[in-house]
Amino acid sequence: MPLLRTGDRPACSRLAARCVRWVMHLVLAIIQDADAAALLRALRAQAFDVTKLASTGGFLREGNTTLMLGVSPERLEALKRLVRETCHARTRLVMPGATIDGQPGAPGAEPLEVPVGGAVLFVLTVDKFVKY
Ligand code: 2BA
Repeated sequence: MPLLRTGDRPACSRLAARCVRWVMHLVLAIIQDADAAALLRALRAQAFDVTKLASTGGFLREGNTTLMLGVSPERLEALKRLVRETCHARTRLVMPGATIDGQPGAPGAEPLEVPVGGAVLFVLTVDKFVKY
């Protein structure tokens, strides 16, 4: 099957398609666990295909959620809007020096307030998308 132009989606059902390729973006969205259910609901309501991964932030070393979404360029803005509407900024208290290398933190140090989120998005252009 030839590679299609940007935004073209083959007019074939998923069941019939042995091999489907079209131009798309891959969005990696790192969000807080507390926002995951609401965002997944909103994505489902607008028929976005999504894969949810359990992930861990390297700084706080707390669980977060990474979503993988293959989206056409035309739907990218709608996706970003949903993320903005459902993912909220929060703060966490951390002890200076306690999170990087497992040390308990400097004695007598005051906890620091660290902002987290709303969301971190990586948008990549997919070279090829194939379903077998
Ligand atoms: P964490 O790595 O656990 O980071 C949580 C929050 O801590 C970050 O929020 C940021 O505000 C702060 N932070 C991170 N590194 C820091 C540092 N060296 N010094 C001071 N504060 C620091 P967000 O920026 O909203 O990031 C939320 C999560 O998104 C991150 O969790 C990480 O899992 C991911 N992330 C953020 N930027 C990334 C990047 N450039 N590459 C890969 N993952 C990233």
